[in-house]
Amino acid sequence: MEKVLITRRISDNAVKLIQEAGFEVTIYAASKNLSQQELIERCAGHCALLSVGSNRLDEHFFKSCPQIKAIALMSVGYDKVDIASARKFAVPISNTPDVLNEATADIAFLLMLSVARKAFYMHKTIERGEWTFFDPLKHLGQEIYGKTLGVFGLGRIGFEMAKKAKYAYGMNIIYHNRSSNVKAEEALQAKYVTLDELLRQSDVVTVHANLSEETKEIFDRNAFEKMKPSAIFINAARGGIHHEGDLITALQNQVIWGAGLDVTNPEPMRSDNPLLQMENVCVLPHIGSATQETREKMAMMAATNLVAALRGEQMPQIIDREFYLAK
Ligand code: 8YV
Repeated sequence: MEKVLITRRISDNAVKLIQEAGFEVTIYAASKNLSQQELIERCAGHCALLSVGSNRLDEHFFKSCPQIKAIALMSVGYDKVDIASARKFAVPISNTPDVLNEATADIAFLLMLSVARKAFYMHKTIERGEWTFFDPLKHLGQEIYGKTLGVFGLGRIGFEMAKKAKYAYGMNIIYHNRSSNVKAEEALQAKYVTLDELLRQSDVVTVHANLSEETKEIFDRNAFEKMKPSAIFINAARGGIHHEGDLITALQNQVIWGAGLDVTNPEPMRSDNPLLQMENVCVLPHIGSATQETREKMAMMAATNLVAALRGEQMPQIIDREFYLAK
């Protein structure tokens, strides 16, 4: 029986789907990230990979694992995958778009409100025994009703975030993208602006773009300096899109007001990171898609894609849309 490797424990239903398609499943269940070399070694004897977590899949990987015929990622992001090499080595690779849009946008929204009201920091003050008496001038947050939300990367997740902001808080939506989003312009009256305008006009900047050469550390000192001193920066996409040192400096010097991060650089964030002690900062450990419902859908989508490829069919959520045409 041919074997499929899964790099983490995932939903039983997804494992069953692969087994019922006639494959033996190996699950790497240890609570430890595999190095690329360890992953290559574990792929020996397997014909396909369901990759959970951020495994680097580059030319070296494809060269080292010629027996791997298909890969399904259990993530929408694929910044660790060299798509051109996958095409060269004829390995179809799928991701899990759409099913995590709402859950991930919820985390961005939660961070926006939590930063605006200093929620995580206030929680810690109670633990420290600092809830002593009422001071009407202390712990003041800010309201976001009717303010301007600048969406950097208005795709599927950005749209969900903008929708919540528009309908729940009457926020005015501006956005910056590689291309314009007609759906968002019509449904949410979102307005396309240059990156400079986005930085200068937004009360809240929320990042939902892919990490790429163009977006890598695009939120650096220069970008933070263009933002309003009252602005809140949210990143629920990839930690590599902001420069963490510059963000810390911008917050320490009150260049911007606050920040909410679901993603950091590196991950995991060290527990002594100064961001964790700041009053106007909330950090979460990359839990955008971490709901029972969404993780179940992601696992099932990944398994369905893998089984399709192993049956010689096209993967429904193939990342490289031209893969089959190029063959
Ligand atoms: C995953 C994510 O939890 O889908 C993505 O791109 O960032 C998250 O949903 C993470 O990639 C681990 O697989």
